[in-house]
Amino acid sequence: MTTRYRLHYAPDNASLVIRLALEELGVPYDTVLVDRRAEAQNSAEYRALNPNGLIPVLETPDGPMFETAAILLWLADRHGALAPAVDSDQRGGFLKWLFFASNTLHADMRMLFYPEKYIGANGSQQQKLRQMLWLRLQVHLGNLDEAVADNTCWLGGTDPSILDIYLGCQLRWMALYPRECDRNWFKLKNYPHLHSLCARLELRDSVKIASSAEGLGTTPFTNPTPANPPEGSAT
Ligand SMILES: N[C@@H](CCC(=O)N[C@@H](CS)C(=O)NCC(=O)O)C(=O)O
Repeated sequence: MTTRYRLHYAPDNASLVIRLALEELGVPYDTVLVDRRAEAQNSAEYRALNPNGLIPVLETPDGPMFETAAILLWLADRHGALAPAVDSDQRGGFLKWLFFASNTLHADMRMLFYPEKYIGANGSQQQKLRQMLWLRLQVHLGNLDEAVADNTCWLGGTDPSILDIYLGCQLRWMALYPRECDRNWFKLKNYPHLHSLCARLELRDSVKIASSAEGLGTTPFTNPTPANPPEGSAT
């Protein structure tokens, strides 16, 4: 490929995180819609880019990248922005929470969104899994809220980091998905520092651009409404 990035995306999917990071970095990129209605993420063509059949993929000069946090960290390091540098004394603290966001928060959320992939089709077992996950996620969010209160430059600071962007999107998805299930377990206002992080994000031009591209409305993080995308489908 050329040096121009190519983001394989579906509206309001994990690719949103990467779109926001690319916008914040101000680097040019093209987008390729993955048609979720047609399960295009499982096509042979897409699996050649990501054998796991998950969105997003970012095509880079170094080859296709998948896994949201890996792409984020690669972009931040490559462009020297949106994260503490490798030799910064802030790097360790930042990495702890970035990996937590990816391998615990996002992973737990996926079980909430796709219970059938983890526990099968039985409705009452799915409900049990859901209830455990609600409790787990509430603990995670409480811990994250306290971490934001610590006032680091890379978590809830004045300018967003890749971690802020990732968390803002995850908070949005917790408020909105799965559409057919009870979502009363989650109230952003119970986590005032995360709420402020979301409110700060909404002031960014990157968010306005991504919101308009993916139909996310004017308050995509503090008071999200279901995506109404100009093309494609969120699920
Ligand atoms: N661990 C992956 C998770 C990505 C993920 O869950 N993507 C969702 C869309 S938001 C997806 O591709 N879902 C389709 C599926 O599970 O079949 C990452 O961090 O990139």
